[in-house]
Formats: sequence, C-alpha cells, structure tokens
Amino acid sequence: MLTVYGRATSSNVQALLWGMEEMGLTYTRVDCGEVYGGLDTPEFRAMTPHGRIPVLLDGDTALWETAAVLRYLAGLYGDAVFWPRDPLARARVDMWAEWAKYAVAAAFTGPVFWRSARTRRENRDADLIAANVAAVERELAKADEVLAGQDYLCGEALTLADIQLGHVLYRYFDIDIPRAELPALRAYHDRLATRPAYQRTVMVSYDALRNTF
Ligand SMILES: N[C@@H](CCC(=O)N[C@@H](CS)C(=O)NCC(=O)O)C(=O)O
Repeated sequence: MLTVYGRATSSNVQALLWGMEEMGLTYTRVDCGEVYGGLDTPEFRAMTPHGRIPVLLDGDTALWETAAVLRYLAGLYGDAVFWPRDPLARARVDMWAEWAKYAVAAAFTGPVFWRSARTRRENRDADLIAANVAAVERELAKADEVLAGQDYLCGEALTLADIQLGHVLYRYFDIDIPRAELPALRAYHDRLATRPAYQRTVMVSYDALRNTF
C-alpha cells in the first residue's frame, strides 16, 4: 500500500501524485505541512530527518526527496517510455528531469511564486520579481525550442522529465506576472492540461497559500 504524506497544495507533492497517477498507481494521501502542521512530530521525523513533504510510505518503508521517490516508483512501475530500462535512454530522460528540477522548479517556486502570489501586493518587489521571471524564462526558452518540434520534452510521449517540468507550469501560467511569448511551451501546457491526472493533482487551487508574507 502506498501512502503519500503532504498537503495537496505543495508543488512537490503535486509532482509526486501526478507521476503516480500517470503510472496508474493508487494511493492514500495524508494532509500535513503548512496549516496542517505535523512535520515536527517524532513519528514524522522517523520517516524523514528533514521534516519536509512529500514522504512516500511504501508498506513499512519511508522514502523522501520527490525526484528520488519518482525514480524509485518509475523503476518499479513506469513503462519503458516513461522511464526507459536502457541506461542511456533513461539518462536522456533523466537529464531533462534533473534540469527541470534545478533550473526551472527551484528558480520559479521561491524566487517567483513565493515573491508574487504568496506575498501581499504591498510587500512585493516588482523589479526583483521581473528579474527572477526573466531568469526562469531563459531556461523555459530552451524547453520552448525543443517543444516546437515535439509534443513532450523527450519525444512524442510523456516521460518522467515532463512530470518535473510540467507540474511547475500550471502556476507559471496562472499567476499574475508579465510573461514572455513562449508559444510551444504554452501549447505544451495546454496539452498537459487535457490529462485527467494533471487536472486532478496539479491544477489545484493555491488560494490557501496566497498572501502569506
Ligand atoms: N527537495 C525536497 C523539497 C521538499 C520541500 O521543500 N517541500 C516543501 C513543500 S513543496 C515543504 O515541506 N514545506 C513545508 C510545509 O509544507 O510545511 C523534495 O523535492 O522533496
């Protein structure tokens, strides 16, 4: 039995749940983090020393770090397109997955999403946000170029790399920021948004996170 610990509004939880649903996995989710608390209890710290979400409990085994958990599940349940068995083919997916995590998700979540949607309007630093958006868009432009010639990051079908990039894009296109013209990226997001698993796990209201700072 698979249990995911983490609130539905966490972008990392969303990536994990989306990946799991695309792999056809069923799970139970336990709310914790932010308003739900629960990350400092001895029981939670016994599952992860970091007190962060998501945590996956697979039977009695706890796993943490979203990317590592996704790779673990993909190794067990992903098909040969989503997570290839051949090491080189898998590395070609993994390179984009890794890039999406450090170059896009990390550059977007704190520097852009937190500083805009999560920050009260009167506390926002428009110049800093614009500079941070520009930095993310320098990276997103690379995906835009690739996606001009194919439907997904690594070809014509969804892979684990799309999970790591795509889960960020709902908020990127939804929040109130000036955006660069990235037509292939926009079309890609529109394509993801037709996927029921993406709708259920990523296109989730983040109203509970607004104006926290
Ligand atoms: N590198 C970790 C980051 C985990 C992380 O920072 N999770 C955030 C939510 S996205 C968290 O635990 N926040 C505290 C909270 O929700 O209370 C991962 O990818 O799993």
